[in-house]
Amino acid sequence: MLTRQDFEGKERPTWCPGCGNHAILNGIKMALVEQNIAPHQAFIVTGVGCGSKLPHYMKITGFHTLHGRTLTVATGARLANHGLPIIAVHGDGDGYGEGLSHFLNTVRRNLNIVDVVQDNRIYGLTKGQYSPTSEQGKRTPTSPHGAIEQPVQPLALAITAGATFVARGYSGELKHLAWLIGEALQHPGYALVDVLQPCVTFNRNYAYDFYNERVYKLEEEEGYDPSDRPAAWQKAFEWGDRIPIGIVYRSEPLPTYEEQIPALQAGPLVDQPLEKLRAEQFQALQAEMA
Ligand SMILES: Cc1ncc(C[n+]2csc(CCOP(=O)(O)OP(=O)(O)O)c2C)c(N)n1
Ligand code: SF4
Repeated sequence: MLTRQDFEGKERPTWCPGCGNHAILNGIKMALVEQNIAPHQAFIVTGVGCGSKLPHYMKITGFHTLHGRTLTVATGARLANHGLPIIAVHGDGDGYGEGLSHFLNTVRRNLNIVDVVQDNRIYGLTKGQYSPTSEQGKRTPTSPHGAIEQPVQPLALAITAGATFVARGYSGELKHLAWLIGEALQHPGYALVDVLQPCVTFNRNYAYDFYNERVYKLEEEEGYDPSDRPAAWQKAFEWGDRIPIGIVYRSEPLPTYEEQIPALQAGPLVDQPLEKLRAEQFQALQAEMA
């Protein structure tokens, strides 16, 4: 039987004490244990940001790619081996800023990817500039007079683009977060888990005090039906005295992108024979990658 120890990495996290990323790391490990997925049976792709260092801090096969390109590499990984659970992990800057078009297109394609977004509403790694989810008026070194843009609404965007699983977790609710990641892993198709992740160093207005007073669990709200798309879309905008966490939207799964590609019908590409590739083509490819 797997335990969290099986995912213990050699490096200790360098995140600030109290950073919400510690809980996300534990939540991912707990979900993998719960789903009985061993370290060699999953693949984590991250971008660039504080939270994107995550695969260095656990035992897992991981790929740390460029800022904003997390979902493109996750897409490639999924198409190369659709037998492998793929978890993308990246910040709100990576996912909803530089990677925004990739976010929308990955949702539309419905690749079977779990997308965990460490949403601290700030650029942490580069020391506190405003991010796509920062509120209007936010004062930072890059917005001394206050951010002018309206914030991105990730949950509503995902629902609008056709996602069939949209959830929000919170670093201060570890078991709940692990449960959400587990449900996302089980869901066939793209699954968003946007995580309220306090950055205790550069976004102190949105630390644990702020969220502890406001978050509530949707599954405890009487009458909330996560399969009701218009209601979910409306819920996605709720932000103020009350902030919902939980599964905001979940519908019957739709066919995934990979299920509809004829070349993948015979099984994962990595398991298919290379005989269709001429020897010189193969050698040229090898030389290019060397
Ligand atoms: C292509 C590219 N653009 C910009 C940067 C600079 N950069 C590095 S991390 C980052 C933002 C980090 O914020 P976020 O993705 O929210 O992650 P966090 O550090 O908050 O976890 C930026 C803009 C970069 N490294 N590469
Ligand atoms: S700067 Fe913020 S996001 Fe980065 S490690 Fe510290 S608390 Fe976490």
